[in-house]
Amino acid sequence: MARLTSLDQVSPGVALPRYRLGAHGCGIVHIGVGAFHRAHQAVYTDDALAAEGGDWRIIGISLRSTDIADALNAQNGLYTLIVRDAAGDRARVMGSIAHVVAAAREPGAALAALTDPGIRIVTITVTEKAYGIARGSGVDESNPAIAADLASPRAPVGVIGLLVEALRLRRQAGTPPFTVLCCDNLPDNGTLLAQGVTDFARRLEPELARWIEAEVAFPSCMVDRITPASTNRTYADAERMTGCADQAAVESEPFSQWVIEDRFPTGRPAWAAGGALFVGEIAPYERMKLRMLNGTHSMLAYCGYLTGCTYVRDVMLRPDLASLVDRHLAAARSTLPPVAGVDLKHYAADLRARFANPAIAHQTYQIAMDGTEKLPQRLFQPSLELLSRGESVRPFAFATSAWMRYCLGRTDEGATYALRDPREEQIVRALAGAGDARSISAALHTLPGFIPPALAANATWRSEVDGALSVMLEKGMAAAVRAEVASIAEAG
Ligand code: CS2
Repeated sequence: MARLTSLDQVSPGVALPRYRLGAHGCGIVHIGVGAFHRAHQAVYTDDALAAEGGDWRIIGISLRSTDIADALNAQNGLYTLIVRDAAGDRARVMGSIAHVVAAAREPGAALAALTDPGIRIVTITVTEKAYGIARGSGVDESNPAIAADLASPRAPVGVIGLLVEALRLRRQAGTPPFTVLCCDNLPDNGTLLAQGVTDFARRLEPELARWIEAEVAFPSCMVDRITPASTNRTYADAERMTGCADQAAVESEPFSQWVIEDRFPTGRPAWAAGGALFVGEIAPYERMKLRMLNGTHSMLAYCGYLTGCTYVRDVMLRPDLASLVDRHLAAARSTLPPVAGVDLKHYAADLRARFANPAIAHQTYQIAMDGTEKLPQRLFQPSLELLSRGESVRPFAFATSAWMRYCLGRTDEGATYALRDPREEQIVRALAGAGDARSISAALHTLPGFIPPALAANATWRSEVDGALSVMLEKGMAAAVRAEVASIAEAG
């Protein structure tokens, strides 16, 4: 089968870009060209190009992998998005990505793209762990990329080092800076990134840091679209639907949301054409999504994985687990102030339906990864707020216990698995010799910079976490889930 390289090869019935690709220059560099970017921001940009044109095509930078650069460049940036639900699969070929630079192979090309005066926005999806920023205190020098880039700032390998060097070169050349838009699931993501970038710059050149503070905008945004990792089935389905081999195809659910703080002094594409919502204050949307969607996801991933559910949809077919999902959604909702234009009850019902989408094979193991990067904003922050109001933290404590149980690296049946967490080694070391619930929980509560001290010191929290964990250890995860559901019923 011929490779997807031009739009005229594509089978009839597949949606195509509604603009002439060659007529538009590049205005965006996107760092981290994973499946999520291809199913989300690149789609909004495709819609924006169709609606209002402009020089807003995307140059991708892949920091580590060279595969995605090879796949997309062999296809002139074209790829298929398959949207799946119970009604069937729909394919659309996307044209917004012009080409991709593999930074590990061509570091000069990454900086060349970032310093091109035509580039006005840099968007980023590199996952929570890749930034190396410690909230409130700037960059984390123990992060390998941060350490390497502080030592050799002219040849950066990490995202912060790359941004700072590109901004330094732009300033030196008299080129206006770009706007930086972090699209990872972190609260207050723009502010966090601004702090990391200015702190890094300050360590090298205080004057540069002052210029960044004064001149560079870091709007925050909330992104949402459930996008499982692509598999051979994704590629095979793309080939069947488009009539072309496509090694960069992605699949996702129909739902998509992008809420963006409207602060783009360097201009922006008409992303609203694809449904993006521009708002003055992003925090309520961000918290809603992180606590309700992502927090529930983490809970169901640990409980589901440990009870034999490969996919999120399997979790939703099990009445006991599904009722824990409902409980978690309600608890997360109770921590939120009203969100303009959103009925939180409907939002919860929609999330439940999205998790149950029978056509999406989203692995619980995928969501379970990187727990130490995810749980603070998903579980711990809302718990602290509930405790300060004297309310129950049980659903969040139960989810935390499930994560602790997962950290043991073996199922009740004895199957072992990798935790896939940046702190995996530290976790394994901390747990060596810890056998019962109390000692496991104590060891994990003292991982530095993870569970907030005020939460770790709270006796109610500790007894909820230790209690649930001891049931999980003594009776097994399936029985612990059943017992938890029974206790909800009793509490009425
Ligand atoms: C998930 C998210 O892997 C995870 O931790 O919770 O990737 C989730 O699917 C997305 O944020 C949905 O927008």
